[in-house]
Amino acid sequence: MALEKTLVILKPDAVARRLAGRIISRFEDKGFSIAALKYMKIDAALADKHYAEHKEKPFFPSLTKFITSGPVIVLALEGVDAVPVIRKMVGATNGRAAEPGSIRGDFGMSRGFNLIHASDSPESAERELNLFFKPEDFIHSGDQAGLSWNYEWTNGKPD
Ligand code: D4T
Repeated sequence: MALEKTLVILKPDAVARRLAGRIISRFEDKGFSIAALKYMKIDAALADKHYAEHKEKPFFPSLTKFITSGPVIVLALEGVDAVPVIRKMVGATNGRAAEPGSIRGDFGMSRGFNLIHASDSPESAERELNLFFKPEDFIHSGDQAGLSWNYEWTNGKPD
């Protein structure tokens, strides 16, 4: 249990389908803080780095073509156990298999065009946050008024 940050990307399909506000609202409703946020286009070099683990996979060319195809919204979200909690909110890779109630389960029908990326481990989160953000981009961090009611605080620690 740790207050941690994770990287979320609202992919080009989410932005083009004008779902960004509704998806970001889910994270705010749940209790996550936006630590940093960027509206941008991902270039080929950054896509290669971000998806380096998939370099040898057959879907790598279509994946990088898709992620560079239009504007994305990149967020650093902060909360206790942000990585696993957000992965659960995002749902299975293929929207058709994703549980109803998850983001992909509620908004998506595709495996490739799957709306959203979220880091899959604290180590990936650290690496990916560093790819997209500089330290000074984290303009909100730590406690804020809302957080005090999102957690039970014991000995100064959120739970
Ligand atoms: P990301 O990494 O985008 O959060 O998605 P997942 O963690 O759910 O899925 P992943 O890493 O296995 O795949 C990354 C990305 O590639 C697309 N993809 C995946 C695809 O186009 N074809 C495929 O066969 C697979 C397995 C979807 C997500």
